[in-house]
Amino acid sequence: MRLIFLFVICVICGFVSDHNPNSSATREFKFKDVPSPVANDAAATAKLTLIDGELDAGSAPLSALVDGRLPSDEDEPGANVFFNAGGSGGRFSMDFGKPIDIVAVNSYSWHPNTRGPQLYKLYAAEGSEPQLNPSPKRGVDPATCGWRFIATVSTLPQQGEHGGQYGVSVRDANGCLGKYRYLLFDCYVTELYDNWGNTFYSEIDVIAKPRKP
Ligand SMILES: [Ca+2]
Ligand SMILES: [Ca+2]
Repeated sequence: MRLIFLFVICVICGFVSDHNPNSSATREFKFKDVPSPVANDAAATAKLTLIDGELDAGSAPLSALVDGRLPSDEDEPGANVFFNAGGSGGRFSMDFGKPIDIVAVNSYSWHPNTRGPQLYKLYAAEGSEPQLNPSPKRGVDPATCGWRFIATVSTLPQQGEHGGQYGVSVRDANGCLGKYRYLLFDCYVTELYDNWGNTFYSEIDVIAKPRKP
């Protein structure tokens, strides 16, 4: 009953999430409710742009978020994208080239401790909004320059281990988040106790509505 209650709450918030603890996480990224990552989603051909913050020297390039490849173990920096140690996260955008009907945005991460959970805000834009700023820096609320706020994603556990594998699916009860050309991810650190709170993001899938024949 408690699990059903949590699931309903998350749906109202705009996303569902799953956590595979360190003891059961595998390279398959299999989750209870969130689908496993795929390689042929709409993000695979999107243009990714770093808007603010710096990637860590050990991070993979932004393109690793959409390459369909997954880390093979729990601490593989070169197969994940993460902002620099000691930094407070950052922002990046996806450009699909034209507006597409987005059904879901699925994000995946994996790390043995505090770099496992996800904490980000998701915004979207169709592209023709008046005064759209395609690359608002930190300190500028994207909602004030043409972007629509979609969801705040947090998989920070209330208690227990932070480490493991996380899968998130941002969805809408209507079955479609909307028709958008751009997505903006505003990523935050999961903790401030040390310099190691920037999430290891392994993949981000954007699921588009199939086109009618
Ligand atoms: Ca993908
Ligand atoms: Ca990847």
